[in-house]
Amino acid sequence: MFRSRSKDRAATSPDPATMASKKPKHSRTHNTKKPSPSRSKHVPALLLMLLFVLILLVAFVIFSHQVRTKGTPSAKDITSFLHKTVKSFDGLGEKEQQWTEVISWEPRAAVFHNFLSREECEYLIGLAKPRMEKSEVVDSTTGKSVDSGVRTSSGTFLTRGHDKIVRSIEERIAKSTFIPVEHGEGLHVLRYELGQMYEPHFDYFLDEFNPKNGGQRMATVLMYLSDVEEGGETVFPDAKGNISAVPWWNELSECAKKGLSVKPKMGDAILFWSMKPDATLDPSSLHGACPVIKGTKWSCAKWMRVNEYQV
Ligand SMILES: O=C(O)CCC(=O)C(=O)O
Repeated sequence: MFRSRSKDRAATSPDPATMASKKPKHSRTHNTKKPSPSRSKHVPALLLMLLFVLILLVAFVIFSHQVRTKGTPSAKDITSFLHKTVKSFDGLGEKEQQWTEVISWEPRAAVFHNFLSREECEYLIGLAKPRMEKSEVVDSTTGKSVDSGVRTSSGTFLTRGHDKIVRSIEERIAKSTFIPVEHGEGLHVLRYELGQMYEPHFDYFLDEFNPKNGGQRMATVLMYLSDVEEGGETVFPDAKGNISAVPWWNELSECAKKGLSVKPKMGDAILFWSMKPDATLDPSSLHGACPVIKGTKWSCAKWMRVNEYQV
């Protein structure tokens, strides 16, 4: 059974009248002593000061947030990602939500999420699979393709405009980059098996022969045709900015943590520029493919020239 609270209090509280008339036998000094007038005067002043500091802090946080969000993002601030929804999809297979994520200003680079459908990725792999050959690199003196240990993948070129599906992908690339289809080389499909990689290099030519048709390579769209369980990231070792700001940082391999990296995801694509806006070469576009640690990586590069490229 519950007893009433007032009853409880009456039973345990002393009578105030009796208390007033009685003097305690033993008084403890800290119980009876009143706060000194000078000390109590300081309390409101201290509280006021604290309040003032707090207001200052809040104002500072609000102000710095406004500067960060309203002002032009710093060229080196890769934490300022931009998002934009792309609505149209004219290709093969199921359309998924597409958006663009700017990941770096130097080099200029962005990720086009879900740029290709699963069906398109599988289609390109199917076209390339029977024709894969050991990848080569361009000799910077002769301009000829040569076998080299710096690139251990295999690959094949698909002629520009190879078929309807390839054409629709090429048109999508042209729409997204503003670089005309005619400036593009044929798609280059790449396969990296366990341990295979491509050491950091430039996509622009260092020889005088290759730019004769179409001029320099000014930009690359690198499409991922598969996921990779571990490793296989595309790394930009000389990218400026906070490289660990990417949301996928914790999933990266040791090689990938040496620069700004993108983890392959089927259907995603990276656009990066080998030239600065003034059309001079951009050395910060140095990039490589980290070794595959688990799984197989399929990617597909579209290199785009400054001028029309004759196929
Ligand atoms: O596959 C990659 O991640 C990079 C490919 C590449 O750098 C190239 O083909 O030039």
